[in-house]
Amino acid sequence: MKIDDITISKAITESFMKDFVDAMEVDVAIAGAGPAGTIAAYYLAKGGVKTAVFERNLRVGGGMPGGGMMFNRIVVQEEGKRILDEFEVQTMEYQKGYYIADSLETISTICSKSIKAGAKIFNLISVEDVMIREGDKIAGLVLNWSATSQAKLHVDPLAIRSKIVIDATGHESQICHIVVKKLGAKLKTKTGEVMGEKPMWAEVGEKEIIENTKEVYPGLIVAGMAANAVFGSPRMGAIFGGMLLSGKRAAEVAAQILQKVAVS
Ligand code: 48H
Repeated sequence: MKIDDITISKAITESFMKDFVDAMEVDVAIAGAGPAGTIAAYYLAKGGVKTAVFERNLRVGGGMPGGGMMFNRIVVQEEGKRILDEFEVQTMEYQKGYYIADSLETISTICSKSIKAGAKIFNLISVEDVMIREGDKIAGLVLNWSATSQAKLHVDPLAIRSKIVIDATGHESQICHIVVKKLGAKLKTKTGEVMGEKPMWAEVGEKEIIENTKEVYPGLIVAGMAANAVFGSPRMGAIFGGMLLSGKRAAEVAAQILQKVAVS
């Protein structure tokens, strides 16, 4: 068979554009493809929810590939291990209740299974704003190629519509910051603002991340490290069970909201 360069180019462009145009109307749009965002995408897609994830970096995984201080291992506790078992990621018991996994195997498996479940993950695209309707209702995300801001090019963005947005942008909790700054809106936190994460305390951070994973503004759910940053809870270092459980919880919260919207 002769190989035609232009057929290759057309195949890539047409296939990408088809998916990108399709992602312009989704049920759930997720900002950030770290462990929390990709796990949330997996459970949503598995449940038949139309889901797209936008990741500003070339690679997915956020802080997971770096493990602890560049040692590419993660620790999970019992509940986190159960999720890794579901994903068929190998774990090794280090001590009772502490399980070790390879961070690259973990994130590549989660990412692969999310896509196979039907989630669309777009890398190299940054969320730079939210779209609003009827005053201050979040109605989607405003996107741009990450390369444009890196090159400081003045290029206007494109928008996608979604019923729910999940802020899974990690420590930066970027979408919540946008909502506070640009809408002048109050989040459902004690101060109404992003409270900022507290110093490391793994036990408390891992416990509170589950309670913190919720709708923080109508139509906006926080997940993963962003949830602890928004609600002023501690960081937890390289124990990742909380990120997995938070991603799963975010998917459950989103599904509940979608159900309510469908009924009303
Ligand atoms: C598109 C964006 C944007 C944007 C950021 O940092 P992450 O890995 O976040 P989580 O919450 O899934 O996991 C947190 C974990 O990795 C971690 O940092 C831990 C456990 N820290 C503990 C400690 O003590 O430090 O992933 C967030 C992703 C990244 O890939 C970013 O590139 C991406 O979001 N992102 N994507 N548009 N505006 N901002």
